[in-house]
Amino acid sequence: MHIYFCGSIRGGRQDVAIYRRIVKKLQMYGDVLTEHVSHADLSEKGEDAVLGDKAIHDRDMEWLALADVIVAEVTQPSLGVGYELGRAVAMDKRILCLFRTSSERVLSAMIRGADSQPASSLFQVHDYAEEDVEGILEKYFGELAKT
Ligand code: 6K6
Repeated sequence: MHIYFCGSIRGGRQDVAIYRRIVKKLQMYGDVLTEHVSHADLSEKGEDAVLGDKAIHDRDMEWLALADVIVAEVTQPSLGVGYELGRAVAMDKRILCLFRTSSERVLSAMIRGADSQPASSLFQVHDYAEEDVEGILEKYFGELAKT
């Protein structure tokens, strides 16, 4: 299974430790195409970025098209993550968004409102506490294996 993980880069790297934790767990279920999003040495400014913006965009869109599942950590707002989610919806992809309730933020209505409720729907938003993140992924991928 190909998994595309989305997390903020230029939107701010405050949550990189939780991205790392999510990616480690996702690697139990498949190939995480965007593992670099969880690397602590990938900075907001990207002095270390080897590709230009167009190459990054085009490569990421190819990976998105290839992905079976998209998992996005959406607590730290990011234009890039919002864009990836919109493009993934247009491709009819299966999407799980994770939002940390301990943050003082309110999730965008365009993300929360895209969840059409039935637990089996393609677009799901789950609120979570950091300590429960592995359990939420186990449940999600367990259900997916039954479909
Ligand atoms: C590092 C720092 C600045 O630029 C870089 C290298 N950039 C990227 N490399 C790979 N994927 C990227 C890069 N910039 C954005 N993305 C994609 O958009 C990732 O898949 C993330 O999920 C999302 C983050 O978007 P922003 O708007 O927070 O950067």
